Amino acid sequence: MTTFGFTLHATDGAARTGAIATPRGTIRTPAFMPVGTAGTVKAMLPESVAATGADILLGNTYHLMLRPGAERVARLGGLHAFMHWDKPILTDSGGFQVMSLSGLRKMSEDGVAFRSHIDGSTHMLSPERSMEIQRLLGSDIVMCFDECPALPASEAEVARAMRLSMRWAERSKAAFGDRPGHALFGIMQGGVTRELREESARALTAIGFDGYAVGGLAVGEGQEAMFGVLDYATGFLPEGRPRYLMGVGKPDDIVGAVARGIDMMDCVLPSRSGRTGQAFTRRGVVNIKNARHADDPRPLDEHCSCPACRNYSRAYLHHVFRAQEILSSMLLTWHNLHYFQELMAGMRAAIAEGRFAAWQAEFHAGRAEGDI
Ligand code: PRF
Ligand code: ZN
Repeated sequence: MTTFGFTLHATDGAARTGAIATPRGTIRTPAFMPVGTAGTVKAMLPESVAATGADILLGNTYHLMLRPGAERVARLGGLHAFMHWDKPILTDSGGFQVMSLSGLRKMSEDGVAFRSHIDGSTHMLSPERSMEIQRLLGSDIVMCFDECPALPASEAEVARAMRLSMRWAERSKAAFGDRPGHALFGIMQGGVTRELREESARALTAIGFDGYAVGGLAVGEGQEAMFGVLDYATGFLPEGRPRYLMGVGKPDDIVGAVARGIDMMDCVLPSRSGRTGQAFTRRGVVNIKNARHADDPRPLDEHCSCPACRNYSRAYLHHVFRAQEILSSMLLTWHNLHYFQELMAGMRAAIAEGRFAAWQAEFHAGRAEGDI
């Protein structure tokens, strides 16, 4: 059986390209992971998600434990069989979603008790329960249970949450155990404070993980501050393990993160924006609901080979959006996921050929601010 492993193929400045081998297939890096929160990437068949070029999906402990329940998914053969996706799945550990979605939370050293945002029922998550749920789901890449404070927060608060997350990382590792072919990633916290980021990285590398996530960013600090942290934070992590920036981001966030040594990312942006009528293109964002598209016979992006661009005009996409047809979400989500995967493929090729700086300059030169 293939065990989990990361191979770096090339570097260009701080940017890297490589591959993560798993028993369920190879993940080409830098990788973008579409978000399939509740066991579906909304508005997409799994085979369509694969057709956009995705090698891996993200699923959520929080949502799946509440509905349909981790034990039920396990009885039904695990998340891959349940949702008909046979490539790798990474699952987030739940704490971050508890903080953003659930009601009435109670944090302690042991974990967090909370009320479901669906029906108000009470639940708890701890490092041990999160590892159990992610095992029941059959996740290929399991995330440590952590606490991510919203920024701005006081440095004392950020330090407290980081140190608790490091104790939870140790408990996560012990509870995960030895599972060949499955990986456990640690999550760095520490806000925008260099010393705290360094302390967190030291704690995680002392425990030892298959990969390392940079958590606690894209939580309100702004792009400049986020890049400022990434400028040093990736350097605190081992060269030979994948680095995952959680919950990022817009195309220019992704490009900037890759330029600073990030290998993996996930974000709801391409799928969520698809459902609200926003399309990402090489030239910027197209708001398809805008009246000026009503008579436009051109495709969304003449250089895009996705089904929305090959077969439909802006006028048609505008019409189905205005008419609130389900096809609108399907086509725009497909286009956006295709665009994000093309972006990653472009960066992988440029890094491999040592022309990433030129690629980046071209990426920025081709883009307009605001609506196009
Ligand atoms: N921790 C976890 N999941 C996350 C984050 C985090 O810090 C973030 C922060 N951007 C997104 N998702 N476990
Ligand atoms: Zn397209």
